[in-house]
Amino acid sequence: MNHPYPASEIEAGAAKRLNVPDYVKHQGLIDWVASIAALTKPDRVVWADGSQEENDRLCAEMVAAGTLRKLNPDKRPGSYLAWSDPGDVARVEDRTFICSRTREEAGPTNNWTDPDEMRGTLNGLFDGCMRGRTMYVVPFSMGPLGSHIAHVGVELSDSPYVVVNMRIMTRMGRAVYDVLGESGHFVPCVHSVGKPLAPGEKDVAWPCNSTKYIVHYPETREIWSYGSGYGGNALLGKKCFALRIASNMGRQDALSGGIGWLAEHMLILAVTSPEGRKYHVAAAFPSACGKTNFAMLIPPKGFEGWTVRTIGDDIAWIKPHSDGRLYAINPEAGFFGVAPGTSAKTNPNCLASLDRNVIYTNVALTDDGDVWWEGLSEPPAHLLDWQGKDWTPELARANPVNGKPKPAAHPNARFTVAAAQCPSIDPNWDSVDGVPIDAFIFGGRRSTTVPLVTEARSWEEGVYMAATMGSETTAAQAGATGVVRRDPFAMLPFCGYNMAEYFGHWLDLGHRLQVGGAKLPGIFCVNWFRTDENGKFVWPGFGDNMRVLAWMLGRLEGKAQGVEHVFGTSPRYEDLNWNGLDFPRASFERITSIDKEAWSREFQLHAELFQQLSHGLPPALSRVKASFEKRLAA
Ligand code: SAT
Ligand code: MN
Repeated sequence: MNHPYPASEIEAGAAKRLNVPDYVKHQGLIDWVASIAALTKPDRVVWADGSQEENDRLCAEMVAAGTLRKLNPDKRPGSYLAWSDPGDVARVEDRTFICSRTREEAGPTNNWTDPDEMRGTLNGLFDGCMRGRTMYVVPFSMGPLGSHIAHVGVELSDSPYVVVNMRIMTRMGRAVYDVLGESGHFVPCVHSVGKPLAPGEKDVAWPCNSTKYIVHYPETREIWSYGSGYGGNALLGKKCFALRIASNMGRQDALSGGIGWLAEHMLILAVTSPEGRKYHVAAAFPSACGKTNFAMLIPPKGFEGWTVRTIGDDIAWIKPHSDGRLYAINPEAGFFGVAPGTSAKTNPNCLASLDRNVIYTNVALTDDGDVWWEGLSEPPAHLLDWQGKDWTPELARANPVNGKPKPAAHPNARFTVAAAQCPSIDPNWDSVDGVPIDAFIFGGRRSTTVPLVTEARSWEEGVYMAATMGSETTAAQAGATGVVRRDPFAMLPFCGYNMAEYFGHWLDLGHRLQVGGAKLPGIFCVNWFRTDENGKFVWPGFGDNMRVLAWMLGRLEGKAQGVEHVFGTSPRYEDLNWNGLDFPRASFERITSIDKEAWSREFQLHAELFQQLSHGLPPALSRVKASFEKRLAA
């Protein structure tokens, strides 16, 4: 590891004030903590052990500080509500940097700054940034403790909110030091809200800074985050480690002679047919496109005997096993899901997980100390909205936002909850070996053009479809929502290296497995989001997505029929199981039709993407594009 502050330069006495517990035996870790403490100058250092007592103490302190509100224990036992600063409500992609040695290694889709220059900037910002605060040392494992697929990180943070969230989202606490031993590798993660306190200065409820930096150094596998306390900006195990750094690790493994592995923005689910055949599917969608709902799907009426079980809702680490198949683990231990839209109708499993031990962020507060968000139920007569202001349906209508009543919950409001609380959690969800993947699904949010479901004819064509995926933006990222942008593999904001080389990594891995005689997972593309002339979704989605899932499994078994078209095979109306749903043939045509003109425009956009990614773009993708265009013209 590259420590900007070697132990020898640490101010005298600092190490003594570190309070290192006797169970921490890793001198490299201790030196690093000392160096960061010397830089950031917190009032004290606390080593998080992950215990219930510690969690309760931190929550009580945050209640006293106004950061958290304890919810009514009769309604939501063990649960808290946080309201963030209005300027700190989502990931900040324009402030997120991949500081590899060269700009080319980061690629054109990532913000890049020379690592030395960035270290200079950050050393300035972090100098003294924790004054008046506590620096917590938060050890965590992404993946089951000790699993050969798992990796350890240590986050140093001045936010107790981060500590209690990391405890839910990862395997956090003392046991991680047993895995690390005296010299085990860990990913060092440094986080500060960027708001030092002068002596005697009273803290605000949600400290943050308008200057924000979310920085990754792939070569040294380090993460530095400054100025935000929200979600993926601050819970550094999630997008920063489990996607941006881990995608680098998986590819580095291949470059240094291993077979390589994948870190993907994918949910993982298990689906069992009435005959008892169990399949595992990993599915990539951009943030806030229903991944959590799909992962917890309940089969609809007419699908009696089918079961769906949840393994993960956001991230998958996927590695080849000696049997030649790809196995996936969920590196996380909890769900950090979008609250608005979650209801007993859209996601009963999720709602049932949320009845206790939850940290809510930016949802509304009811008069009886419970939470509420848009879509949960009929709006109550009075609430405090996510900014703590009075909210009534009348006030909301009188102050519309984008033509809609002013929301009581922020559109990117979240819940943090342990995966183990989910009623649909799979018994193997934290298996150290992971689960074998039978199919990959890629889906964007597209109101036009892209059909309900398509099976790729080959790995190469599937990689092409995933690479050229487009999606309309959502509230999960700061900036305008509803704009179509290319979001390859739903990884645009999360790929930690050159996206063109990432495509190559997928192609190469498939190739290596095929050469070894393996049967690769099928690749499917879906779009649940096509709209009619009034802008309404045509496809019912949610549980009815089971109909599409069942067709995919039928394809894997060689039983389901379909019709081949330009870029693969899609079901005809009669190829889906419509038991229990009255869905007109005309509506099906609307969401499956392939419009020639729309697709020539679409290929134009693919061309623009390939132009942007031309440096290192695998020639196979241009070949596939040419063959698709030939088919379209025919
Ligand atoms: O804020 S997070 O990055 O953790 C959630 C998301 O955008 O998917
Ligand atoms: Mn996500």
